[in-house]
Amino acid sequence: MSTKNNNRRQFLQHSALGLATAAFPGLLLANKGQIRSNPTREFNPDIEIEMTARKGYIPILKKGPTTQVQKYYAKLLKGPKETLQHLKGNYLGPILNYEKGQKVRIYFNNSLSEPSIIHWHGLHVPQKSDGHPMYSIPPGERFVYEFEVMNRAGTSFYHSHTHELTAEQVYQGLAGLITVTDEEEKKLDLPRGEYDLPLVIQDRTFNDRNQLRYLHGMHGRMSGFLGDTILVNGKPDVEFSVKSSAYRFRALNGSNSRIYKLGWEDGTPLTAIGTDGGLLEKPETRPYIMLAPGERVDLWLDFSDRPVGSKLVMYSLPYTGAMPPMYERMQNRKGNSGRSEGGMRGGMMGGRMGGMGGGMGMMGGGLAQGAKFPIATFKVTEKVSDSPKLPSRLVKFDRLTERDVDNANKPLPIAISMKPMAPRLNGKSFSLEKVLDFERVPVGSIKKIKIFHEHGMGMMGGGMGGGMMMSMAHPIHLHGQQYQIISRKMEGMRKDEYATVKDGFIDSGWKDTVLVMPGEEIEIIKPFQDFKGFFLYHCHNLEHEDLGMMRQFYVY
Ligand SMILES: [Cu+2]
Repeated sequence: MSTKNNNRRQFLQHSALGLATAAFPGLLLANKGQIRSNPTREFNPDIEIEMTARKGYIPILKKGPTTQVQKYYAKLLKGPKETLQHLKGNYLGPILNYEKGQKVRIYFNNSLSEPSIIHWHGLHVPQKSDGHPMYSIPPGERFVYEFEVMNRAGTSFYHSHTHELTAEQVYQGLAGLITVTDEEEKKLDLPRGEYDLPLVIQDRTFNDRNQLRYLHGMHGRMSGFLGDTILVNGKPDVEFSVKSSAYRFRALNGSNSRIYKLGWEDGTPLTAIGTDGGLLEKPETRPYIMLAPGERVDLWLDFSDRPVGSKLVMYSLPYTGAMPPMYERMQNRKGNSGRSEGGMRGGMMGGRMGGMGGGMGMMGGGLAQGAKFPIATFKVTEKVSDSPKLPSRLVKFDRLTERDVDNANKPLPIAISMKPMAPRLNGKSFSLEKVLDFERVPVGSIKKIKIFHEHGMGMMGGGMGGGMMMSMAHPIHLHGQQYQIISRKMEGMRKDEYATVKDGFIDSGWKDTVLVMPGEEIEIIKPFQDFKGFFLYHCHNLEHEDLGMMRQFYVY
């Protein structure tokens, strides 16, 4: 990253603090001295981890040179040794395995040549440990996180949250999986150990020297980066050797903007036991499951009736309606959905598709949003006699209703809009120093929030020039405590397209990221408990986030 960028980041960091002083004097006092933070004496950690972000060279593709990446390297200084689960020869950071109630201290060292900070996506932690971009540290600096694991058992995600650099840093590799377990989960007979596996799905594009290609240019950023090579747990063409047993696969969409429609090719339904915020009250079985960037779903994959030697392929099944109509029309004209699959089949052998020239950007290389392609193969290689049975009930669930909120008739708005080259929330770009009136929320309150498209759906500008000013799907992520989805209404005209995705949303669990399709209006209930301070909400299409499609609540 250029010096200019470093300067810009440092300016952002310092100006943020300066301006926050004026607007939020009380908060700033609490923040003083925390940018280059030190461990606090009164915090007694059960776990201490030293985590360093730096450049690395990883063999990602099967043939040819290693790939330059940015990677989280970690060392356990204190705590149970299973806390850190290293993935060998992988650009993904180690899996962090926590238990509810553990106190965690993380020393984060930035050994990159640009600013960086880590966000623990899904964990309910104080502002100072949430990886707010105001805490981005320059190269060579250290940041200390301290928090207690308050989450229920489930799967979370950590990644870079460096404003205007998030998309590229995550793309270069700065991400990893978090698991949390608790007493309630331990009482259940769920698949454990070798039967509890990650399924981190990401898309990348490589050049002919095996190096990562990222997009440049505004059009590409407005649609979001779409790679032509699908990686699972950091590798292409993944085949899992499984036993004839039930498995728990912790699926995470760690992609910048690609939305997956997970399903088996033969139409066998998929069963989920958890979503973003952990285990569901009871399992949910669907023909397919939609997974947008930032979302997690814990899948119950049962191979116990499958004979040794059988193979199942998990696909991203075809769908439409996530992109502006003009984008989809152009994809169809190119005949891309058919070609994508053919291309990926070639890719399954060679590790990737041939690049489609300069087709990066709006057209998303060779693999369209909504195209069909294989994600991973599961091959049954061993017969075992014993397998956990899918429980009919999982965990106790406190369901929030309108009776719990203090603003049932006046929901806080999250209005999505796509101005020319400026995806926005509530009509504004990200600002560290300004918070709208309704973005100030008293601590302890529980609020209803309505997420909707400000201009409905369809084309706003008209003609090719205004072609990007069109409604598309946005995964909306709220930091802090998790929320529940209470309603989902489709008001738009693209009903046929919506029919290709609508059965894949699992809205019954705790969530921190929700995919809002064009024409959709979604109501959620979110508690703002325990911690004061700034908590972001933003689009998890990371290109949109970096373009400023991010705001924050100020909890006071
Ligand atoms: Cu977006």
